[in-house]
Parts: sequence; C-alpha cells; structure tokens
Amino acid sequence: MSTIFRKGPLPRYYQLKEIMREKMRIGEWKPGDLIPSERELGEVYGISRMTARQAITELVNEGLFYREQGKGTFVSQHKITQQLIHLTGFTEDIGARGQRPGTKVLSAKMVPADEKIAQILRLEPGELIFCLQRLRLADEEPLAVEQSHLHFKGCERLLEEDLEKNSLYRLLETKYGQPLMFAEQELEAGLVSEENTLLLNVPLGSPALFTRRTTYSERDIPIEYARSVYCGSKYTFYTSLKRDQLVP
Ligand code: 16G
Repeated sequence: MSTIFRKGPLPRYYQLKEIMREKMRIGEWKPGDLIPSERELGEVYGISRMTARQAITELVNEGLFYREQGKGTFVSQHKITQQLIHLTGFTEDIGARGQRPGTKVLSAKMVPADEKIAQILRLEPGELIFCLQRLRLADEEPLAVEQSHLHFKGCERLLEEDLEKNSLYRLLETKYGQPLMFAEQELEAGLVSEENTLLLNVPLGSPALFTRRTTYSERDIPIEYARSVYCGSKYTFYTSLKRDQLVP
C-alpha cells in the first residue's frame, strides 16, 4: 500500500502508519534515518499536517520512531515493540515485525517447584515442573533471557522437543492441547546483571526491563510462569489506554 484512500473504512492517519511501517519493514527507511517532515508527508500523500502528525506521534509512542529537538524524527534502532493487549509469544512478536526470531536453549530440565512457583502454578512445593531457560534473538541479535516454568499433565515430554526450532506457545496449543487464554504480566525497570550482559551482548550497567508473566489455559489454570530480562535499549512495551466515558 503506498496510496492513501480517501474513502473506505481505514482512517487516513492509520493508512499512513501502515505505509511507514512497510518502509521500515522493507528497509527503505533504516534505523537512524531522518523521516520526512509532517509537511512533506502531507504533500506526498495528500493529507493534512495534523493527520501526518498523528501517525508520527503514534509510531513515536510505539517506540518505532524517536524525536530529536530541533532536528526531526528518526527511525529507532531496531526497537521491538510488544503490545500489551494481545497475548502473543516471542516468535509471533518478532515475526510480526518482519524480523527472524531465534532461540538458544540455555537449559531445559525437570526440577522440583520451590514454594513461590508452586503457589503461582497452584501446586505442592516439590512437584516436578519443566524449567526452560532461553536466550531470545531477533535477526541474530540477542534481546532477552527468559526463564519459563511450566506445569501440566505430560509437561515432561517437552524435554524431547526441539525448542530452538519450535515456538513454545505453538507447541502448547497444537501438540499439548493447552489453549492459552490470558496472562497477567508485571514490568519492572532495572539493570542487566553481570551474567546477562555477556548473553545479551550489552555493556555492564545497561538498562533492563524485567517481566513476570503467568499464562493461563482453559478454566483459568496457570500453566506457565516466566521471568524474563529484556534489553531496555532494544525493546518497548506498548499499551493503548482508553478513558472510560464519564457519567455526567
Ligand atoms: C514471551 C513470553 C514467554 C513465553 C514466550 C513464548 C513475555 C514476557 N514472555 O516471550 O512467557 O514463553 O513468549 O514464545 O512476553 P515462543 O512461542 O516464541 O516460544
């Protein structure tokens, strides 16, 4: 799509966002590139400056662009955006950005659940759970270290899976009969630990985003508790908030 349609269901700012996303996806606009001004975009696509501004602002909020005072708006350094509305896995998130997801399994084993994890997964402490530690990459670049703890009937069969080639979410849903319904997630800021600086290939003291996610299958049964460290400089979590209608 490279034209903005005046008629039709899609708002013009939305169409422009999609055009700009496509330019980044195909590499016409690369990280660090200055994007055209609102006025230029308005002229090229026959839309108002306000509309162009709205599209740019949304992509800034999503972390795909950044503004520099007095200089203009630039394409971010491969910042990956994860929407906090839909329950998606790493493979889906990176694929949706047009990048190649990658995984290195650091360890995969059955371990007794400690008290905290047993409580979250609603088990007795000491019950065996599948514990998986993975380095996650996008276009060969390390992005996150994830530690997943899983429990469901037959979870030990995951030991035989090739988790470098297969998405965990996909396996759970297609092979293990575990539909993923919803998740609860917390985010916290911090610094990348010394051990993880090597894995993530960032300098000591780099910013990190810590996430904790509990994912539930049908009948609200928790099946995965994952703790992850994302490179703060490479990843954005995005959420869109809608204000409730005020009752007069
Ligand atoms: C996400 C989840 C993680 C899950 C993984 C599945 C967070 C914080 N974590 O990275 O819990 O295991 O997706 O990805 O978002 P996969 O399907 O590519 O294996």
